[in-house]
Amino acid sequence: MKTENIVSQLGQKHPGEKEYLQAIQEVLESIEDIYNQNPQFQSAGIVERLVEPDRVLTFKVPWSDDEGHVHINLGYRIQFNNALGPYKGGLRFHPSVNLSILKFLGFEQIFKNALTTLPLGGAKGGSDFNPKGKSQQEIMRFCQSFMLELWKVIGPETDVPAGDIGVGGREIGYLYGMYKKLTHEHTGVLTGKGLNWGGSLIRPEATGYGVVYFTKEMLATRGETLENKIVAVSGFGNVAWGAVKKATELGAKVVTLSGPDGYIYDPAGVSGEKTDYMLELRASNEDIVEPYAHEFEGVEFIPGKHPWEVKADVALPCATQNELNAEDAGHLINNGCICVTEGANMPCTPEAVQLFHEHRILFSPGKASNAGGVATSGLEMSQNALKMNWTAREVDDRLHQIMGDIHHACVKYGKQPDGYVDYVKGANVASFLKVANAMLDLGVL
Ligand code: NDP
Ligand code: 2IT
Repeated sequence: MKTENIVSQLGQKHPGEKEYLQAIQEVLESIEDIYNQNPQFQSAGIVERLVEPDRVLTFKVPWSDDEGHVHINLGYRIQFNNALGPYKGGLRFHPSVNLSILKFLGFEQIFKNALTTLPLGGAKGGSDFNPKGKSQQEIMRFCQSFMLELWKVIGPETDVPAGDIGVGGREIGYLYGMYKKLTHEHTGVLTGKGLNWGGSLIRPEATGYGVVYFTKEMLATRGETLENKIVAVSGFGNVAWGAVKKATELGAKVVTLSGPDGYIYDPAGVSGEKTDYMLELRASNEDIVEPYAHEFEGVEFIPGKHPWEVKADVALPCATQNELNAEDAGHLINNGCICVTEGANMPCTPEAVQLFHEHRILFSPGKASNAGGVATSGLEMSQNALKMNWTAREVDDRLHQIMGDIHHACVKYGKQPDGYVDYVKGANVASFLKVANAMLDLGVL
């Protein structure tokens, strides 16, 4: 197998799908050696079968706004691979959503889910619907219309969607309500549910908490802790919120948050009521972070910029793909940053990642460090199957354990001869071996 050849063939077959090709390239580069040392993978066509999704569902989502005007959006579900368990992965509602973005996310999800140690396959879905400025009723009607198509292909043992950008507890509620109405079943078909109707404690916090637990493990390899560290965070959504909460609890000071409009610099640190305010900001559906600077004293708003220019020990990109480029990486490195942990999926460009590696910065790819979200979704599925609810402590302990196990797997497969841990390689090789060996056992399908 040669990465170059596979990526170029895929590029001809799927022209313009740049995020999908970027994600494939990153994984294949990491596993090329181990793949070629194991001829059984080649003879079973593992890579050729892995890079194409099992199936892609596209559908139209008609809905009416509050003035009675009809709108049509596109809906998708990409069922990528179910060698390890039912298809599993989030739904993203954002105007930038297209096939390439969802295929990259679905492909990444296969390996992320393998790392969680739980029996989960990989999938992703969503719509180019823009929640910005929409009323509660409009969001509800959209979610109901979306589910009118999606319900046919999902199920608690088949495919279990969850949230992602633009899809939180409220949207999961409307989606679940419609699924229940259509099927007459109250089952664990979605995760991220409300606590009163099958949800799990800690699921809202899980992705961000997991990012910080993973950061703690990485820092420990260099005898460091989060105590008194200055942390730069991007985004102000679900993942950013959990990361801010846990990092602050562990003694760090988070000095930035960002939105599509720019970033805020809060030298006193985002903590306490300011963290709660993040939820208000998100719920407002306005998509801007600037109001934070008006709400609290001593906060600066820097329009149109990324937060990576501030001096920080640790950077946690938690907004979206390709939001941290080589120039940003250069700023972080020059300012003495020692650790970059991806909270979002693929937020760092390949050029930025290369710089982090060259400068021996602790760097973790999203599929390892943000796996706590889907892992806790897996724990929600376990609780639904048991018809029981675990305490916050039980769920958090399991999450902690899983993040530690993922870190261990990355070190096992990513340690370089000079002792530096290449977490990208570690995460890709560990998860690929698990999925590829399962596919070998299951035959050519
Ligand atoms: P939210 O919708 O809660 O927040 C997303 C944040 O990213 C918002 O601040 C959003 O601002 C910003 N953002 C989204 N798209 C863009 C864009 N194109 N340009 C600039 N900013 C953007 O989503 P989450 O916090 O759930 O997701 C954040 C990241 O974490 C995503 O990459 C997601 O895939 C990943 N993730 C999420 C998990 C989860 O459990 N929720 C689990 C693992 C990973 P705005 O919407 O205003 O543009
Ligand atoms: O990217 C992700 O891992 C998520 N959005 C969470 C998926 C899930 O099924 O909980």
